[in-house]
Amino acid sequence: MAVVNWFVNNILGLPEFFIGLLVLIGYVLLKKRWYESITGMLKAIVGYMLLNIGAGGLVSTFRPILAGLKDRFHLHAAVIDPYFALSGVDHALKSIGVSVSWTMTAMLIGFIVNILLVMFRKWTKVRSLFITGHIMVQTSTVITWLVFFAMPQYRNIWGALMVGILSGLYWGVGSNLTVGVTQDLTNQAGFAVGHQQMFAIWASSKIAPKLGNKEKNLGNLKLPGWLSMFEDSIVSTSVLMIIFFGIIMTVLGKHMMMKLDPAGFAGGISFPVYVIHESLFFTVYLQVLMSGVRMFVAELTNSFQGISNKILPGAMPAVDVATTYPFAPNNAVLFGFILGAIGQFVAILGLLVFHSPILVITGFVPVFFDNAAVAIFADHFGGRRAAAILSFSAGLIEVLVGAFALMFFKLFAFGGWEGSLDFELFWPWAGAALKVLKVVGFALVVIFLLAIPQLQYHFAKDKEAYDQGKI
Ligand code: ASC
Repeated sequence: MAVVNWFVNNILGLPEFFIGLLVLIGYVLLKKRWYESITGMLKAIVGYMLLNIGAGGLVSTFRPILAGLKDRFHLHAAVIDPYFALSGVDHALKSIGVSVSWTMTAMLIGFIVNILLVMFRKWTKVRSLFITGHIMVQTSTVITWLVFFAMPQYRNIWGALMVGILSGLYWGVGSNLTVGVTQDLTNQAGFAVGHQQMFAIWASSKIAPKLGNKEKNLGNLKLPGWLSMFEDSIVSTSVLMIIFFGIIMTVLGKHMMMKLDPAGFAGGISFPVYVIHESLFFTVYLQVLMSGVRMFVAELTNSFQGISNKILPGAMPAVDVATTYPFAPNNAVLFGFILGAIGQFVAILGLLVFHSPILVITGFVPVFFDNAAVAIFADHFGGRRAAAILSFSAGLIEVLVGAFALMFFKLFAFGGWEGSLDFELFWPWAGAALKVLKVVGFALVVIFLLAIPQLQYHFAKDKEAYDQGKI
């Protein structure tokens, strides 16, 4: 147990070391010199840490601003965002007198399930190992609620076992679903997506070609005259964020912003200057994130040859969704965010107009990270028209299905639901099956998940390429 604890706390909880370790092993297997292997490992670790600093900065700066809208308008609303879901479920579990530690047990079981799926990939057809630690915590926590809520008689180790099996299957099968499309996007960079919009990434990649033309993509969009300055993503991100968050912060007002961020106003900074300064941090964090990704992916791609040639052919790590961002045209991330935000705002307005008993507020993580991912994959496979339609629709779905889930799973009172797209496209329905059919529902969800990679393999045109993790 001590070894397990050490592993969970020091490696699983710190994906940068996991990636670093993989890179080191890969280079050693490739018989690189020792100092080259160490160099690669360090660059992979620092790169992953930069990604986390960038993503963390975005989340911690802009999440409170969006969530602030709720208080500003005295709305009785829940936030659709993984961090709000996490704290909501923690409270919900406490309210039914269940210890949160079941989630940790389940997470470990899930990780083992995912390893087994990859080890036995000859039969399971699963090639990817999910290593995004903070997402494993968030997803297994919400799945814990789905199981414990649906089956009160299993609020014990048996329930935790079910949560572990569901989580591990979801991580392995979901990320495996992204292998082919991510390899296509990244020109075979050697990673899959291990996050919480994996079904959405697959679905957008498959639907996109029907909605648009791959040749007319965001990458070859040429803007005329002075507008061409917006082809530079530093300019477009900065200007759009000053407008977007400028409006929202002005609506919240100086008084409320000072309450949300007292330190930001220290030194007598005036409100307009504060707004511009804060908004520019969006561009800054995004750049930090991108440069980190470029650093670690370069090492991972080179070193992973060692692992996939020698010990685990075709197996690959599934990492944070933001890893795909530098592989997209300059403005795709921003494009998805804006279109997705419009979709969310339209849906929220709809809830207000139709006097929905459940009100939802935009959460930063889905509205930015999920919709950006949808736009990137849709643009790659179906051009900018597909990207626009699908990221806008994703925004609508996040709010509308989020509202349903908040009601159905009785989490509204606890303030949050996921909002990331797999928790709209897949988990509400799986959760409903658990609630209605209990253990039979559990068995059906397990069978459904296990069948996905089989179908993927069945429909793969080139079986060898599938086994090598290329498609
Ligand atoms: C999430 C989450 C984050 C972000 C980050 C994106 O779902 O909880 O902090 O996305 O991982 O890079």
